Amino acid sequence: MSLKFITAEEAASYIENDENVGFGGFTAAGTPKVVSVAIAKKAEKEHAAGRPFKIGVFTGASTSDNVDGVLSRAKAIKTRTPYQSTKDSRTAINNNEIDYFDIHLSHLAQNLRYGFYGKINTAIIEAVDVTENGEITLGIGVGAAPTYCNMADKIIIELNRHLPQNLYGFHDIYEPINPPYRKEIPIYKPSDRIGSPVIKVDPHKIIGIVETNLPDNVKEFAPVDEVTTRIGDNVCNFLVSQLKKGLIPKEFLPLQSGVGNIANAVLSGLGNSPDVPVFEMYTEVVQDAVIKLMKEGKCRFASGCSLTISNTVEEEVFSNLDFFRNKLVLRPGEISNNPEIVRRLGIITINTALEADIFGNVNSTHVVGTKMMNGIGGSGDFTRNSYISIFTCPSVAKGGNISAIVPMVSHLDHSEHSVDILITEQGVADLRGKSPIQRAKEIIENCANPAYKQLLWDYLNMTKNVHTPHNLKACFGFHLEFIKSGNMALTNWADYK
Ligand code: 0RQ
Repeated sequence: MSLKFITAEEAASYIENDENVGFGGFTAAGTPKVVSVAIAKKAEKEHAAGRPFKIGVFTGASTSDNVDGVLSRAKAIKTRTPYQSTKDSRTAINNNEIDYFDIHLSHLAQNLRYGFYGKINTAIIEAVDVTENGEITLGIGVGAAPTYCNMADKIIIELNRHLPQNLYGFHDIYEPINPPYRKEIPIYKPSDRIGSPVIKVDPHKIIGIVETNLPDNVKEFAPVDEVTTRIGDNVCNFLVSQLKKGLIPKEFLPLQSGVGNIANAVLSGLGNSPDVPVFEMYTEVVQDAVIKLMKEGKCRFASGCSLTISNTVEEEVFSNLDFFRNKLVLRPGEISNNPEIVRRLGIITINTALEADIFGNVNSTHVVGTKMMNGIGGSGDFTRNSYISIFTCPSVAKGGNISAIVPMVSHLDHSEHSVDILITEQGVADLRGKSPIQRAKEIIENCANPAYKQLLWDYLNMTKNVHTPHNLKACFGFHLEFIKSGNMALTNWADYK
């Protein structure tokens, strides 16, 4: 059959009110760029005419302003999952204009296949090639694209001419079968390929192809500063100490690292450490720092779900594709983040906390327990099944008015049972094999900011003769003080007696 080229506006005209739309990609990488903008315009027109128009937005992870930004501003989103990070979608979620449910990224595709989230009506997918028999070569972000293509009745392809056309071979597309009797996912090392280089669909479902010529415009990371450098150094020194003690095999183990400024600084630190051997990554987002490590020979191979790289680094990669061809593979999110594989490969995971409590529980998502920041993303997929799970964060936020180490986290994403190591610029707390009181001493001594240490010691000493010494009246004292005065350091425990 012959495939039809259409405009973004025509593509948007096929999207009905109340539909569920699955967008391919993962972060800005591979996220569709123009049909979503046309859907937002359609929503505004419909609203102006007094008609309802909202869709369910399903993605691989975060997107870009072209999806979450424009659709949030047009009030065109009904439900949203599994992760977001734009200012406008965050605001709409916290105003309850959008019903957002926050899930582990690896659960998304399988829960859709199980039917837990209803139907996906339309898949909108960025690609570099599509054949008349329905073979799609994706761009540089996969996310849940294979599942959206399989489930949807209608598929719209954004064919992005900005991307190199010879990306064929960079992807490994694989979908597990549903239980019962699901078999193992046969990945035994990060570079194993188990699927197809393309997504295969029934070509009759492709309702049109929209041509684009646009970069992902991934925002540059903040330059590494003193605090993030010290966090990076602490992570490296910790890993080297484990290697020297024989607690990490001498060949080293694959690394996963979250997204954001801190994760970027940690990766730079690993690159600069002569004692960290050449390593592989089994991670979700391959970001700028990983590309640099590959060029330096420090990172041998990276398995990920997307190439989330800034425009400058993108140019370098695209003009040297053959150098990267045997060093990179892009997989669907449910495989890049699959707990079965994380446990089997023995991955060392490094993710970021917003706050951690003195007993080792971590909040990665909710500011002061109520306001959604981004989402849990892949941090739980990796943490819970890691060889060693590490969380990093600066010891204070907002100029010192917030302590990242608190008596009790105001929202729980990663429990004390899953968190092995906590690292701030102050130092390293090793929580393995320690009781709650021993963990609290380790965290206050090594990770808390000096401005908050005494307050935390006083909290710990308030309660005696229990296994986990919490004071249920005072445990949110830091947060209540922040809401009242804007500065956690002004907490007075006498107020909670
Ligand atoms: O806000 O810039 O306005 O000051 O939070 O903090 O220190 O820049 O750190 O960029 O690494 O983001 C946890 C959000 C950290 C991220 C989080 C404020 C702080 C600043 C950002 P300002 P930093 P990062 C894969 C992996 C969860 C998901 C995950 C994240 C802003 O790493 O979303 O790991 N992780 N996914 O000032 C109030 C606190 C705070 C605070 C920091 N305790 N209270 N505000 N901030 N601590 C992701 C994918 O799925 C793709």
